[in-house]
Amino acid sequence: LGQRGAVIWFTGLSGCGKSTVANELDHQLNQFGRATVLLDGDNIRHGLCAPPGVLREEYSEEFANRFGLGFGAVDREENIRRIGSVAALMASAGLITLTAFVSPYRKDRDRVRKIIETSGAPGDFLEVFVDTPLAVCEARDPKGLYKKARAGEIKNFTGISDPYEAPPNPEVHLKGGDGATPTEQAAGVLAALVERGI
Ligand code: GGZ
Repeated sequence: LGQRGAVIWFTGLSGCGKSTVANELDHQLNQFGRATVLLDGDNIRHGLCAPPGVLREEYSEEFANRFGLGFGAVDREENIRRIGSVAALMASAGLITLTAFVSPYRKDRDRVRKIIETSGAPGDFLEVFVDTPLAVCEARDPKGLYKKARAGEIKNFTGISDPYEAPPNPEVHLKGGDGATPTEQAAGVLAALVERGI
């Protein structure tokens, strides 16, 4: 592997496996001696994007929806804008920056791509579409969120009551449900990085 920074942008539905694959890739990159950082809901929505003055231990989704960034289109746009901006900084410092957010809107992802591609060498942004069918994600439902969304207890839930705009040309397209393990899927992304000399 080279030494160039990059942003590996995972996108897909809740429960599609993007965090699992991103964590696995993070581990594989560290084994090759590369410094990485992984941004996900746990460290961003509870930190950088939490309501003003709210400490990590005080975070709740209800509070966030009222006073901070919730899940309406404008709030998601701002969430992605902040993450993109932080990711650009980290990548420019030579880190391989992995992000795992639903990021359902194409224009928000494209805006991040533009920021990264104009701040670094072209090709430093890799969009990874974790394309697991909604039915599979819903059957997994690890946090019971799909059930709540179906019952109308969660509004604007991606895939149920809010759109997911699939990337038309992702650098890596991981199709879920074909039996590949997260380790194999991460290896597929790693190969794309090596191919680009990152
Ligand atoms: C989608 C939601 C919602 C709604 C709460 N829609 O499986 P999870 O739990 O851990 O992943 C989802 C996460 C999505 O946050 P992101 O920051 O990735 O979203 S975005 O990129 O759109 O800003 C899910 C949970 O938060 N969650 N409400 N309405 N996912």
